Amino acid sequence: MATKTKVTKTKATKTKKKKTTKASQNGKGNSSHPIMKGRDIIVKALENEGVEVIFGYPGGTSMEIHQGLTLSKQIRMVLPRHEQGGSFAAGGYARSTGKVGVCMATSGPGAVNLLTGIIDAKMDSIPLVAITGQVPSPLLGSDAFQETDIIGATFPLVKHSYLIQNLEEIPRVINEAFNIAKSGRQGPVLIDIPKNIQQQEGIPNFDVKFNIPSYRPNLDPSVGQIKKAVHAIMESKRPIIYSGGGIVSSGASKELRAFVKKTGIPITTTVMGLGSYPSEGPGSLRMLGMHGAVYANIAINHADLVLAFGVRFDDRVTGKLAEFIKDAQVIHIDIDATEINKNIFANIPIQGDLKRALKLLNGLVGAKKDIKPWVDQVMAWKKEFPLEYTLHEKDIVPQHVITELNKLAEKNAIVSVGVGQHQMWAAQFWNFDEPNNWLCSSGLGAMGFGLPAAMGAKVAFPNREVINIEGDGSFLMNIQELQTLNIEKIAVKNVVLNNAHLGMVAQWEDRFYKSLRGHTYLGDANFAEIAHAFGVKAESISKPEEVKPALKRMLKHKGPYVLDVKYPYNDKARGHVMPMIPSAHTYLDTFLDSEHTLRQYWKKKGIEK
Ligand SMILES: Cc1ncc(C[n+]2csc(CCOP(=O)(O)OP(=O)(O)O)c2C)c(N)n1
Repeated sequence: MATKTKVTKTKATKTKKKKTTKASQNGKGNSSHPIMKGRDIIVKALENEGVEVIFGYPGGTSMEIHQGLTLSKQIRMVLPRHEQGGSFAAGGYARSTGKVGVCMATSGPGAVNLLTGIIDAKMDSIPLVAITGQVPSPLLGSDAFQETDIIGATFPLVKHSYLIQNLEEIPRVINEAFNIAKSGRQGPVLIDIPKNIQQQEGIPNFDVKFNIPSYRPNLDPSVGQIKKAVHAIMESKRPIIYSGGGIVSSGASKELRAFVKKTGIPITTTVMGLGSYPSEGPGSLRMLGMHGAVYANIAINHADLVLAFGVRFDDRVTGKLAEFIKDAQVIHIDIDATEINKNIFANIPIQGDLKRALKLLNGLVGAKKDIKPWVDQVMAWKKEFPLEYTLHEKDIVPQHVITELNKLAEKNAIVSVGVGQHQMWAAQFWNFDEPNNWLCSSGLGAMGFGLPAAMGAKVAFPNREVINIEGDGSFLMNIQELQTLNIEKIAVKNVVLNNAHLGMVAQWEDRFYKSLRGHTYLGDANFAEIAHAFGVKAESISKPEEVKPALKRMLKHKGPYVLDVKYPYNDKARGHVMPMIPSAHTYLDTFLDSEHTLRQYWKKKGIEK
């Protein structure tokens, strides 16, 4: 190891021999603890936060903590084969459990490899604690071997970060990090710990109480605003619910369902909100946005009242902002006040926790019997513009693979995806029943997310089915995690929708660049052979009749599995994710098929908008 470690002696190290010295005798609080090494204090503090698993990759400045972790009876260590895999796995664990996910890396290259997972957690408001080893504090700022200013590098990407300066603050900082990650608008917190502090000895005080005066997220919505919302809801004639990841984060899915049942208002969800309401539930309009259902996009743009619950009016949903829901009043409820009025003006802004807000609303709203004509109209659109695909005689159709898998899988299976066409097809055709079962890098859209995120969820739920549906490009980005699946016996089922292309980019090339391929051809890879090399059972298929039996074999197998599904990348006529609203356009510009827009279709029918 090239790093020279200089251990600074603290008062505590000098009193080393008195193993049972009371902390209070040293003026350090009331709890009684023996002298401990910094690394063991870190482990104990993590145990105190209820940590069950850490996805950590060691190196010179973090191996001390790994040594401490070998002694923990509570914490399972999973060694990802790349730190990015570890950061996504921690995200997958957090998304599926609702608890804080933890990843760890050494300084410099290890820490930097965590960045994508950290940003993913920030964009999708996922609770994550990332721990990084750092060069010994006397070397900080000297460009020491593997020194990277990870606090500086992650400054705009985290909810909060800490550089631990002395051993005494370890229990408080770890407690704060977990509390910050999972309170208010959830997100990632980084803790950078110099190696000398991991090696020092001292008397810890674990008697910490979370109290940061400048950080008190308000959870309680204003009752006055809730009453205004109730009035607007009861007055409205064409209301719609637009539900997002905030419902999932706040655990408000039950309250949302009660609200829909009570009022009878139709509901559409964002990609982050999938599962917050059953895809096939009464009044469900499935997903809206660029590749959302045509009827969801038509409905929201004809509404007189939009109930925006835990959403952020992302551009993939709104398209051309100035035209989006321009005739509707908006009730926007969000835990984060900065989201309200960010993209769209809210007539009734409500800051607070969605679960609390919905509980209040449920106590005050009544059945909306007067919206029957509106609901009938919305359901007629749903019939007129179904999400569908065409089977092919010779080739496997990816949407069909997803539909068949959905039928064969357990009802509460957890589904993970990469980024691209396969991701959107899974969002369109999988039927979600419960929240936290959908692992999707939504805001960041990070390829390489699917396999490690599924790994994190499977560690959390070893007895549930966890299925990763990934494109070949996305799968290649963290394919090394197949080894983790094999060695750690993590039985994730992987379906690689292998079209030998970066399909989604090729789709845009077809549509906007006359099909000129700008480095979007990957070439065929035999993922079954690759999986075998990692010791993972696998097979490749390419014929439509092979789909169902192969899916059954995969699900029946006890261990991890890779099903390589080869299908040709196809052009506009049948290879594209449809429908599609080109970015910065309106719902009227939706391509219903490869050539025709909604505007043209309606014009033919004499409907002018
Ligand atoms: C890390 C990363 N690099 C690049 C992109 C841009 N990108 C978005 S989709 C896509 C193609 C994905 O291909 P594949 O995983 O094979 O899925 P497909 O679209 O073919 O289903 C690319 C390159 C991205 N989202 N993430």
